Amino acid sequence: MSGGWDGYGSKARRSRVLGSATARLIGVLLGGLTSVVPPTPTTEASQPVPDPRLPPRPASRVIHLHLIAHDKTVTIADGVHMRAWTFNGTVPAPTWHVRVGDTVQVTFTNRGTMPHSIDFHAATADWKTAFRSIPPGRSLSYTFRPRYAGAFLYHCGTLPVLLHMGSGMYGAIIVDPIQPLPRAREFVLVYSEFYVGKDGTPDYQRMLNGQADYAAFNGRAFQYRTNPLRVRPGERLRFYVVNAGPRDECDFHVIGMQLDTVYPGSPPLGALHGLQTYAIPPGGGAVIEVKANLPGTFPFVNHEVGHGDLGGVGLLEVRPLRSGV
Ligand SMILES: [Cu+2]
Repeated sequence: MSGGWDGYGSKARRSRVLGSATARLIGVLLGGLTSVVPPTPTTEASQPVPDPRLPPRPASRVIHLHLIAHDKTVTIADGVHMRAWTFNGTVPAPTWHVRVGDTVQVTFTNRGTMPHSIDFHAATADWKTAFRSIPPGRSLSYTFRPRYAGAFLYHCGTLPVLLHMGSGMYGAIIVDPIQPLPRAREFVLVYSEFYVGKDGTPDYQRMLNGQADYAAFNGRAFQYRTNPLRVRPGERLRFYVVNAGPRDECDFHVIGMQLDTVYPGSPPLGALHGLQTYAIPPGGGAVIEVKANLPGTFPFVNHEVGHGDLGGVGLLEVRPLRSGV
């Protein structure tokens, strides 16, 4: 992990890529910086901006998840594409929404070009069987019942895990407690960083060196600065934040707001109140609530300084609207 206030990664690289950090930070916050690296013209497919809202939970207590691993080129920043290894064709993979005690039936099919696997952090399971790697063309199934509520990662655990996760194989599963939390407008933010070579392939050496090129909420650098999350004054907002990493911490912070409630574990247990920043390690998640009492624009960032420059920043717009996001 590259925590600390000296910024992110190699200062030499930061200098080369980012120039004046102060000027760039101002640019990031004011929206004047559209991309850290000049966009590369390409004809490859792009992907739409993902909907950050928590998807509805199925009514059934038995939920079937079908995950298909396959290679796909995805957009990780404006004009920047990466040849990813995916679950179901997106990075991050689809968000699932279940409840404590549900029966979650997982079917995993590998249509990729190498062995992959599927590891749910919401599960209690024998990793040698449930989380085992399977070769292309094969499928596996297992069932689990979530014991705890919260925001959980799922990911490919095939070795080297750094490469498989750095290539895009992760997503979130949100587990509701039996007793519902207070009403809120709910968002899911999967945080991650990307390491890409000039040819658009994930760069394992850059991953090993901790030289991220981009960071993103929900897979695309700066996308929620371009397309802010819009909410109404007076609303309680709940963020399910999952840090897929694969290497770096996500120090979640909302500029101009305080974190009213943080559930570091299984909501509603263990609530913390009045925090400024909450650190989420790679492979971790947290449920974070703020009150949008004041109209205005509030950036949410990874306060591990430097990651905002790479794309780990979005905007929260609080203003009266007939319809929010
Ligand atoms: Cu994999």
